[in-house]
This record gives sequence, C-alpha cells and structure tokens, in this order.
Amino acid sequence: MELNEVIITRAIVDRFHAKFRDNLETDVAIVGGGPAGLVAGHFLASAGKKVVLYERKLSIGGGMWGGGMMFNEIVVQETALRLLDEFGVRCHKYEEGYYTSDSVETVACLIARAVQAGLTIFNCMSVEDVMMRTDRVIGLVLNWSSVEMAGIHVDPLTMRSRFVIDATGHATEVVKVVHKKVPGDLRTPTGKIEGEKSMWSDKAETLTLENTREIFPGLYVAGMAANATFGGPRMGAIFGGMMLSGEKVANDLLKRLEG
Ligand code: 48F
Repeated sequence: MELNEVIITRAIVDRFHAKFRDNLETDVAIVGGGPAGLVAGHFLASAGKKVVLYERKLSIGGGMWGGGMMFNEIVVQETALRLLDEFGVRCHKYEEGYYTSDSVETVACLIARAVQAGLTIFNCMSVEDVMMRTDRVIGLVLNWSSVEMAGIHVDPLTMRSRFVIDATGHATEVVKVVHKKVPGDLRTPTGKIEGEKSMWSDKAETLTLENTREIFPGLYVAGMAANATFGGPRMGAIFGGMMLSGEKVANDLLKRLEG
C-alpha cells in the first residue's frame, strides 16, 4: 500500500482537534510542565479526574532536564524517594540523606507515567490569561506559543476548568495575571505576590510544601511558583520539594473535587 500524505495530514488534524475539543471542560487545568505540574497531573489523572496540562515550550520537563548548571543529575532527599519509586526512576545513594538520579531519565519517567495515567498534555501552547467570574478563576485563555513569540495580534481561545494550578515555576505567570487583572487580593500576607528570595535549600524545600495551596478562589500554586508567590527562597537543583508539592496539590484538589 502506498502511503498517502493527505491521509497522514487528515489523521493528525482530526485526532488533534478531537483531543483539544475533549479538553475544553476539565476538573483541573495545569499551567506548566515542570516536575510539580507533571506530578500533580499524574496523581489527579490516576484518581480518574479529567486533567489537562499546557506547556509553552516544545519540550515538557521545565527546569529538570538540565540538572544543576547543565550537569544532568538531580539531587533528591529521603522524604521524596518514594516518588522516584512511584514513577519508576532509578536512583543512587550519594551519602546519608542525599540521593541522585539522571535528570533525563527522571523527566522521561514523569512524562510517561503521567500521560499513561490519563493526563492530556498540550505543548507549544501558552496560557496568556485566565477566565474569571466575580472573584473566581474559572478557566484559562490559550494561545499558540508561536503567536506569543512572533508578537502578532491573534485573539486566543478559552477553556473552562473547576480548578487551575499555576505550576509555571519562578515566573508565577498565572498568579501575576490574576493579581493584575482579577478583582480581589491574593491569600498572601500582603495580598500581593511576595516574591522569591535567594538560595536557602533546606528552608525552601520545607516552605515549598507549606506554600502549596489555594492562592485565590479556583487557583492553586505548586512547585517553585508557590515559593515565589509566598516569598520563599529558591533551592537549586534539589527536586524532592517540587515533586512533593505536585503530590500535595493533587491530594488537596482531590478532596475539593470530591467534597
Ligand atoms: O520551571 P519549572 O520546572 O517549574 P517547577 O515544576 O520546578 C522548578 C524547578 O525546575 C527548578 C527549581 C527547583 O528545583 O527551582 O526551577 O516549579 O517548569 C515550569 C514550566 O512552566 C512553563 C515553562 O515553560 C516551564 O516549562 N510555563 C511558564 N509559563 C507558562 C508556561 C505559560 N504562561 N503557559 C504555559 N507554560
């Protein structure tokens, strides 16, 4: 049988549009495909929730690929080892309390397990705004990253979700939009974005978990975005806190969705 280029094209266009249409209304929408977003997506999808993730870049994985300063190994502390196990990532004990894993293997396993659990991922798509009602976030405003990068004026499209997770890392992009454009204060001490502080790994890893919560009705923060929102420090190339934060936001949302 001779391969037909038009059928190849039609297959891609039809399947993509069915996937996009099927995710216009979800339980949870995650912005950012770093470790926090992927782990959150995995646990929500595993529990049978409808969950979608949007990532601006071509590649999923956020800041994990590059390990520390492009040395492609990451460090994970004891408390998060069970998550490496859950995702099938092999790790090595470096010394008491410090474990390492290959960053490429870790990202690959997080993506594979999350997608196979039922998480739908759209890459090359940027979230440029939220959809709001009186004092509540109810969805996301989407555009192609290529539109954003070209700086051309093309109106976006919209999806609705019961909850949104800002897992955009240091940039806290969704929280920034909400703070600027949605009436009402953030649930931080000042009602504003407190801003990320300089490196303090131990404190940052603990605070990442504490700061993983609902920041505005309908909007949760997870991963580095949680610390940047609440004024926590950065932690560097130790990733246990990111994965634990993804697990925590998933568990909190499962309670909300089932409550
Ligand atoms: O930065 P990122 O990996 O966030 P994370 O899951 O993990 C942080 C660590 O990588 C590291 C650290 C701790 O070890 O400090 O930095 O909290 O992934 C965030 C992803 O969000 C995407 C961005 O391209 C990245 O892949 N992103 C950011 N803004 C948007 C977005 C947006 N507006 N729309 C879509 N994707």
